[in-house]
Amino acid sequence: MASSFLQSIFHPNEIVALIQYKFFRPPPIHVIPPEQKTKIRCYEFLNETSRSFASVIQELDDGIRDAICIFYLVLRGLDTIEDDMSILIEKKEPLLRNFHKTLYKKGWTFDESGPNEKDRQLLVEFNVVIEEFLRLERQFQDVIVDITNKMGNGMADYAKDAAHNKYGVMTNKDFDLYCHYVAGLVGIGLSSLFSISGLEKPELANDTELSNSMGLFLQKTNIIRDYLDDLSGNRRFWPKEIWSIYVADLADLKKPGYETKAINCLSTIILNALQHIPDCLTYLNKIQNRSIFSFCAIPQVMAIATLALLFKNYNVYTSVVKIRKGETVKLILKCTDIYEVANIFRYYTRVIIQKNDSKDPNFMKISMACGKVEQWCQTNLPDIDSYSPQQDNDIMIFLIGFILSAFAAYLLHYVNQEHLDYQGRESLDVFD
Ligand code: D61
Ligand code: MG
Repeated sequence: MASSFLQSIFHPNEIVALIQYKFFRPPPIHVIPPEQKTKIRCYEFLNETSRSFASVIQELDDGIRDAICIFYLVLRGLDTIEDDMSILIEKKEPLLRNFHKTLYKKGWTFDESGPNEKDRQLLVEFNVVIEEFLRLERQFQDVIVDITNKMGNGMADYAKDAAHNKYGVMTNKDFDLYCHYVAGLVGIGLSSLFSISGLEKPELANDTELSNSMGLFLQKTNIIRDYLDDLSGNRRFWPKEIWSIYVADLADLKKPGYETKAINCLSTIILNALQHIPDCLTYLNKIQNRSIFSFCAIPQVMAIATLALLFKNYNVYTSVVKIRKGETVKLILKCTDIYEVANIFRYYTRVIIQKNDSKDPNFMKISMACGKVEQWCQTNLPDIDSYSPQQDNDIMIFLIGFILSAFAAYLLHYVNQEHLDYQGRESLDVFD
């Protein structure tokens, strides 16, 4: 905790946000009656398996929260099988292809995940997820089964593809298809669930292209950020069509002597992800329900903030690059409506424009992709510049002196206590 404050020491407005988030946020959490043991266990699993989505899912309205929690756990279970390199393909392929059928098998569990699989316990107790799945309304069940079926088959196609296993993702089209299976389909399923719940218009379910883009933008951002981690586990998701412009092997990008190529390659793949932004904004602009809006918008603004941080940042090739917790919290608190969110996107695309440099082979294309965000705002929210978001205003700045001294006192207190803290994750861990 104290370390989040320290990270933000030169960003006083983030200190304000951290304090506001920690002390003045209305307590969320809907109490589950103690007799509903399997539901309680499902929410425990949600908190154990998701850093990025647990809190936004738990803040959803009553009519949709459980369905989305179960949707998440089912797909996390499927993904745990996909990611597990200790399961032979002969076994893995049918498991992935038939996973949707196991949702109707009361009592089904799976204890053959490798010992290092981080979410293996979810599959060990998967009967609990199945039980809660079977309690959902029939229409919710049908969407979850349909998406699980499509995702499982897509994952299986890639898992058994020899070229994919050797070289990773090949073309840009391939990149979009893989991301469609693992994340675009989540977006498509979510839109159906929102519509069925009645909290969003029925038409949202038909906006499959926009829903797909929501997932692609998140998944591509993860793939870009996780270059080093994935490569060390021999996973290759950056498309060959992009890296082969610069190097003969994806792993060369991190080698000494390739720094300029590495930075230019990073620009190329970030440009690829930036193309999805107008669709994401158009999607968010259609959302009516407040809780669904935050649920959808928070991961998106984390993604654009991450891309802005990764752009021209050589650390992508040497370590894990993450946005500060203070910045995360500031973004979460701001994600209240489309004007705020569009402003955040504009802010970060302007950060990218400032880092852009005319020697970059993608200089023009990057400035055009960022220009499209400005254009989107002018076309769809023509009053955006007269609309004044809650600013980091003078009073705030004035308060900062006071807060910083409170902070100093807080630090003195906590630095001494930190070693006593529970060893687990902090409650907030968005997009870690
Ligand atoms: C609105 C709000 C949330 C959205 C959305 C629209 C559209 C798409 C998504 C969330 C999905 C974004 C996925 C991005 C993170 N990528 C992963 O977790 C990778 O696994 C993909 C397959 C499993 C997807 C599980 C999932 C994720 C988020 C959900 C959800 C299901 C259901 C409801 C709400 C959010 C990645 O995982 C790495 C890991 O194991 O941690 C991988 O294996 O590539
Ligand atoms: Mg996976």
